Amino acid sequence: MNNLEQTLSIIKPDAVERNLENEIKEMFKIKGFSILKEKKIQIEKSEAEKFYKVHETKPFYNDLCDYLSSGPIVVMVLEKSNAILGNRELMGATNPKDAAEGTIRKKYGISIDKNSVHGSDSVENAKIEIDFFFKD
Ligand code: IDP
Ligand code: MG
Repeated sequence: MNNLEQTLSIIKPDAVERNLENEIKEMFKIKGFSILKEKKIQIEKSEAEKFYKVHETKPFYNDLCDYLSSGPIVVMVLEKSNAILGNRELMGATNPKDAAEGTIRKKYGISIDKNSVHGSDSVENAKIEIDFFFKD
């Protein structure tokens, strides 16, 4: 079945800071993802608040937005058949402690907040998130 999808991936500040950008991109490529667009940026806290608005009632929301805006990130549009689920699988569980062997978060994640990568969780959110960073 060929269900070509695009998803938004972010290499978060903890991973960029440790120079893991190329290793993580390599993991995407090995799994067959094409990186259609990418840019390294640093966002304002107000932009992080918009991006993570779905989590605004959570106790960790403020820290999460501080964190995502704390340093450079790499945002990418990834494409592959069933890219959204495939990326979630390759990323692993939100808490690196629970992430399966071979996943990005298992390999590189430090903690539940410094978990190295973001990935869209649905077709609808992938569109919203890709537009958020790449609408021009
Ligand atoms: P996801 O990144 O696996 O989709 P979400 O539940 O959407 O996980 O949460 C967004 C981000 O918020 C996570 O990647 C993580 O960095 C952070 N986060 C989630 N749950 C917690 C928590 O319980 N404490 C601190 N940070 C959290
Ligand atoms: Mg999420």
